[in-house]
Amino acid sequence: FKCIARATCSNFKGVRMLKEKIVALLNDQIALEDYSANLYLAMSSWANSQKLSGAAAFLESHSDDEHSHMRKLLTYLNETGARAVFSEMSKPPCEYASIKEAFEKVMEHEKMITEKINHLVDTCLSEKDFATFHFLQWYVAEQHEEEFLFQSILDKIDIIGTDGRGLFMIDSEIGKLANK
Ligand code: OFO
Repeated sequence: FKCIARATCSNFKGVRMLKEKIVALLNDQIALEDYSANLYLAMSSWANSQKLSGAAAFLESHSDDEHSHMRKLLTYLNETGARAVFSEMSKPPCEYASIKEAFEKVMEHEKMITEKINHLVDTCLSEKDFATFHFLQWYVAEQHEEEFLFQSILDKIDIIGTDGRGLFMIDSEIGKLANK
């Protein structure tokens, strides 16, 4: 996995420098968003193999969203003259027992991401980095939206069920949530 982004400090005279602790946490978050993009792409590929075209389209579009979350962090680091460093990424899981299990894993993953964002926000407050605190509010709102979205998918799976035509209906409903 290659390092694709480097920002030097020389052109950033007068720009507010971030504390090392904050840069390290933002870089950790870049790695997590990047992993999320891969996780959802791998899950989309699994859904395709199960002929779940709606879920596959939704997960692929969600992978694009995660990639944009990563890019946003990258831009922010670059704007402050800090360096974005990309680390090795672990392989995402590729097999799921059912659509329900796949979305339960999504929910688990997003809850972990919410905790990481909360920790970042908390650290910004204790370090009095109010600009990064403000920047991160977008992620706080995004995590709320995502947890709500994935919980609503899990609720639909429970209400409709996945036996017989239920699975077809669930897949169609999930497909409607894909970014057009
Ligand atoms: Fe799944 O959300 Fe990024 O941050």
